[in-house]
Amino acid sequence: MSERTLVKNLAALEDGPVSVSGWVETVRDQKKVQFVVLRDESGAVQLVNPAVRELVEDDPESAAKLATTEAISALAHGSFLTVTGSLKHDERVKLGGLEVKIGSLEVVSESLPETPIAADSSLDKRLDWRFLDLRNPKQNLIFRVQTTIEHAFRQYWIDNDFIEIHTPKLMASASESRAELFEVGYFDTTAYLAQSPQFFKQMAQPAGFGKVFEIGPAFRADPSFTSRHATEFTSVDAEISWIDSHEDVMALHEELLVAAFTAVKEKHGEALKEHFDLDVVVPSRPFPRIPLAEAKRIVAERGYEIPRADDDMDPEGERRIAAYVKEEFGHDFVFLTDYASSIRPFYHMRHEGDAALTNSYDLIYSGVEISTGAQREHRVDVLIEQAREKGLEPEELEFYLDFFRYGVPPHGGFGMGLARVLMLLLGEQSIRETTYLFRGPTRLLP
Ligand code: AMO
Repeated sequence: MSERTLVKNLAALEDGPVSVSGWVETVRDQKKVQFVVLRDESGAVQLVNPAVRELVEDDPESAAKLATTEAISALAHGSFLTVTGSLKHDERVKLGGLEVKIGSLEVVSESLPETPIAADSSLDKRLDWRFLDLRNPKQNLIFRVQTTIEHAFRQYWIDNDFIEIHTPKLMASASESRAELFEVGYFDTTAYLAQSPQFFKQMAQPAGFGKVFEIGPAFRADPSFTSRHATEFTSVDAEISWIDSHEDVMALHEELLVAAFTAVKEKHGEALKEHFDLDVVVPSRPFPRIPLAEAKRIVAERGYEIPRADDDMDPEGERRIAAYVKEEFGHDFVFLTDYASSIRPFYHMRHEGDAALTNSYDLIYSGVEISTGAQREHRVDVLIEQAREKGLEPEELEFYLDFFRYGVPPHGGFGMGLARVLMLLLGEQSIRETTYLFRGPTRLLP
C-alpha cells in the first residue's frame, strides 16, 4: 500500500509533507491560483496550487509547474488523484482549517467529464448509478450505521451465548407461503429460494443449539412497488429454546434493539445530526404491547376502519396505532400481540384456551412493521393438524415435522428486515435508500 494519509487524519498532523488520494469534488481554476476539493472515504480537503501559466526561462522547475497547472485545469469531477504536497494548518480555510499545497499530482484514474447523476436526480436514476450515488458522504454514513447495528447485534448474541448459523438459501419447499416463491431450475428438479430461515433456525432447537441467530438474504417474489418491499432483503433472525411464551422473544428483541440504538448514538450521533439532522433516540424498555384486537378498536375509535377483510392491520392502521402510542406513551415502538390464527402461519403456537389467537407479535417502529415473532408449535400432532388446516400437505413437510419427533424444547424467535430498521431510524422514505443494491420486480441491475 502506498503511503497515504486519510483526510480525517490530516488535522492531527503537523505542517509538512503529506500524500493524499481521493476523488475530485470541485475545481476552482483562477488565473493566479487553483483550488481543488478532494474527497476520500473519510472526508474532504482543499488542495491549493499557485498557477504557472507559462515557462519561465531562469526557473528550471517551471516546466513541471506548468504541466501541473494544466493538469488541474483539465481535471474532471470524479477523477481519482494522488497528490503529494505540504500540509498547512490555516484557520482561514473554511474546509477543516487546513490545506495541502500541491507538489506533484497524479491522475490515477480519469473520470468521464459528464457525471450522469446530480443531487436532484430521481431515486431510480441514482440507483442506476449506485456507485456514484454512494460516494456521497450521507449515503456512506447509512452503511456505516448499518455496520454498527449488525456489530451491536452480534456483540449481544456473542455475550449471551448464541450460536451463529448460516442456513441454505436453496430449498426444496416454501417456508412462508406458496405465493411469493422464486423457483430455480435445479438439475432435473426445481428448487426454491428461501423466503426465510424459518424451518432451519427451528431445526437448531432439537439439534441442541439453544439460542441461534442469522443475518442473511431472504427472497420473496413479491410484485409490489411499495417503499418497504424488496424481492431480496437482509433478514435478521433469532430463535431461542426454553421459552414460556412469545413474551420471552419480545424481551430478547427489545434488548437487541436497545443495544443497537445505543451503539449508533454513541458512534454516529454527531454525524447523524450533521447529515440527517437527527437525534438518535434509544428506546426505553419495556416497549408498549397492545393485543391486535385492541389496537384495531383504538384505531377505529379514532376514526379509521381497517378495510381489510382478513383481520390484519394495514399500513394506514399501523401508522395510526403508532401515532396513538407516541401520544400516549411517547414511544416509537409497539408490539402488536395475539394475532388471529387465521392470518398467521401454521407453525405459530395458539393460545392455550383459545385456538383463534396465536402467541405471536408484529413489531411496529414509527408506524411500519419491521418484524414478526412468535412462540412455535412444538407438539407434532398439533403442528400437523394446523398445517392441514392451512391447506398444506403434511407429507411435503415430513423433513420439518421430523424435527419435532425426537425431543424438541419449547421455542420461539423472530425475523426482522434490516433495511426497514435503517430506513425508519434515519427517517428515509424507502428501503431502496438503505439497501446497498436494491432488488425489486423491475430491478436486477446493477
Ligand atoms: P415475515 O414474513 O413477517 O416473517 O418477515 C419478517 C420481516 O422481514 C421483513 N420483510 C421484508 N422486507 C423487505 N421486503 C420484503 N418483501 C419483506 N418481507 C418481509 C419485514 C418483516 O417484518 N419467518 C417469519 C419470522 C419469524 O417468525 O421468525 C417471517 O419471515 O421487516
